[in-house]
Amino acid sequence: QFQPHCDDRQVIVHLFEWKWTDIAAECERYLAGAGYCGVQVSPPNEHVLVTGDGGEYPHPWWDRYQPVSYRLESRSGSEDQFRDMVARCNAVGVRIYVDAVLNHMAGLGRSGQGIAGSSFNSDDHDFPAVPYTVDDFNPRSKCPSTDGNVNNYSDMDNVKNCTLVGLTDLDQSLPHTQERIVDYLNRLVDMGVSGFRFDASKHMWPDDLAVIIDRLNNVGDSKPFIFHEVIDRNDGAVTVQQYYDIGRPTEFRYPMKIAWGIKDFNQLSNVVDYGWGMAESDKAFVFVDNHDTQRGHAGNADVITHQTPKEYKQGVAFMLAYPYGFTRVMSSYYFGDDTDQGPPHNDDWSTADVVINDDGSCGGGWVCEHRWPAISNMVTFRNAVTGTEMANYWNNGQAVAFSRDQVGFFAMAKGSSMHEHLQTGLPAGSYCNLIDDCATTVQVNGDGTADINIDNDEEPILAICVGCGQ
Ligand code: LAG
Ligand code: CA
Repeated sequence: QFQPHCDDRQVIVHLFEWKWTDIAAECERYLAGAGYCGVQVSPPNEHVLVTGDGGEYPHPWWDRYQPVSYRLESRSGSEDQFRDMVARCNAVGVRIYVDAVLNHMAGLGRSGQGIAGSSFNSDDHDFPAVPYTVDDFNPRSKCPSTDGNVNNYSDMDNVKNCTLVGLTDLDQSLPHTQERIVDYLNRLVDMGVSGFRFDASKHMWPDDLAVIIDRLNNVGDSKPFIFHEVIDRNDGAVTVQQYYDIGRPTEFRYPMKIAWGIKDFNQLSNVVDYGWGMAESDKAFVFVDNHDTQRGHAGNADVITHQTPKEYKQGVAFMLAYPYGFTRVMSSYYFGDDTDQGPPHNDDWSTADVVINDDGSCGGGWVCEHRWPAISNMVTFRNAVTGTEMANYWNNGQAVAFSRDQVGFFAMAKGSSMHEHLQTGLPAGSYCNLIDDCATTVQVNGDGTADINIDNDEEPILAICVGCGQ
């Protein structure tokens, strides 16, 4: 559960709500060449279809977080398309990580048919296509909250045994429930999936998850890679440390720290604060924003997103340069004021194709942050400096710089320019800046020092490494 299975590459991209056909094409035409380790895909199993008749936003993105069955049919495509994607991505060395929604099924009050046509009735806890019956769910007696909902984060039983925003809560300690979950996950592993994001792990017991993970088939000679959605902001009984034995927990304090640091560079000197409870580097799963935080669905927290491109590029570039955690890059679609809005769609609400422009950027409503040069070139940097330590850290509040042993050097200005003579830690020679596709170069002297010059309004970032670029 700790090995990503991607030949030491270091960055996963979340292609949020992309169709399987588009992901397969993206693996081949872009991700493999750019050095991405793999893709986190949206939940591939059957989900509810919120049509909007009940006054809700029609076809919201969060349809995908209300499972109806484990049939592999979703807004992203069919089982055949899913299999084809996994095979094609694996063939070019890009791995697939599935977002696994295991804490719950659909929300109370919902019934009818899922996107694949399976019938269900949440109030009866009846999901015949799995099958799950009322016996697979946490009984009301195990939930200490008065209204049955998760509402007291200082009480572990409340967080784990009650319904999260009214979602029917599975009991992962039961053999039959475990069996259904293990079957679903192993079916995916056997198709070539390399790992999982466990959705809402905070709301499940680590001991139950350990039993499930123990029964998963291997990928190669070890378990699938597993990262757990655990939102720990020092605000309750559940901590990231409780998940150390079963995979990597997400570290939600890091994105906050990065947002603060981009606003005030002095705070970049304190982005990893173990005294604040943050996960150890070899345990943390990190990111600058995710599909929840970018639209305010994960509690209020400071976050930077694609909506402020300069700050976002700086935040992601810093994360990819800095030796902390295993990194994920977000790839979004544009959304308006309504945070429920689903992906770009056709007239019949089917998801629209991702459009690739001649200059390599995306169109059709897709943001494709993972293709922004300042971000994708930093993937090259992170892969190049794998395993090295940070050294020569320098920060004057207006600019920051550090090296990664004798392999890489990173610098970034708060405004648009920086002119400093600094120790780079690198062997003498000429290096080109990955960020501007080698338009500018740095001459490193025999003693490792160099003039670091940045003049760039939108991307005041510099990254050089041994053997990178031309
Ligand atoms: C997660 N991680 O632990 C996901 O990252 C997050 O996106 C999921 O919530 C959550 N856990 C459950 O999987 C999302 C939306 C919710 C949405 C939920 C279920 O943020 O807003 O709730 O998915 O679709 C929606 C409505 C609620 C309603 C509920 C049940 O917004 O008002 O009570 O459905 O019907
Ligand atoms: Ca639960």
